[in-house]
Amino acid sequence: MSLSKGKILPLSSNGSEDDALMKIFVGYDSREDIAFEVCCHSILKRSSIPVEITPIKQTYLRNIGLYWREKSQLESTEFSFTRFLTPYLANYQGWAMFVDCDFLYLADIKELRDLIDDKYAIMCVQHDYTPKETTKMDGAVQTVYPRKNWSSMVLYNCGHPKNSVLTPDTVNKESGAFLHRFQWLEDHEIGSIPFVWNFLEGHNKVVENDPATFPKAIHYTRGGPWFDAWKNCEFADLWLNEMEEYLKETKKEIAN
Ligand SMILES: [Mn+2]
Repeated sequence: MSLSKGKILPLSSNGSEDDALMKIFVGYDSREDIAFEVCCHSILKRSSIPVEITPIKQTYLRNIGLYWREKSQLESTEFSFTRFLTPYLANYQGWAMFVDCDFLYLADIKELRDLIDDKYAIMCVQHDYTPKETTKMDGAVQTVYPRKNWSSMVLYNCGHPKNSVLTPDTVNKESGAFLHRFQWLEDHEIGSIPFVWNFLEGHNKVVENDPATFPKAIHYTRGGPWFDAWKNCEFADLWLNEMEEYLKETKKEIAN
């Protein structure tokens, strides 16, 4: 796909497993371009391993014939369904991460990669929650369903035989329930990641003096500071600081 962002191999590269490229696909929504940019910035800035980030853009996927699904009212973002093309886009090889654009990373992505266990088909944070809001972001309808938010950050074992189900055909035709609840998998094929890697703003809480509750990736699932309505949400300052830094660096790049 076009427009990949990446970090080239570190100078200390010695061909070890630590130097293997981590493929990351980030959901792109044209109403949240800045959120996408800041999310990518937060990953790349902290990563000690080489990373390749590819946006999942619906218009692009439609243009190249991988996505033809009719739009529905239930889709709250442009990547509601296209996210499930991740294993296909990674050529069904190795591990790849999908993440929504409304995340802010505070930790090295290597720490997350180190949790990968090949016995699973996918790994994710297994939230158990029902949102209080009935609308999200810019007024789109918030739907409630089991495994809500599990699909917002998923490590896919792309070469796992079970994931070969996720062809473009399946992604275009299957129901939201089938896809978002991972119904092509048995429960034991879904690995668990600590919640701090998909820390839901407004839901998960930091417990003082308990580092196991300190967020490593904040998910502004209700809407983040890039929307007027959420300017004062929890952790807004962290996102705004990251945005300032991103904008400064972009300006510098343009000036050079
Ligand atoms: Mn989200």
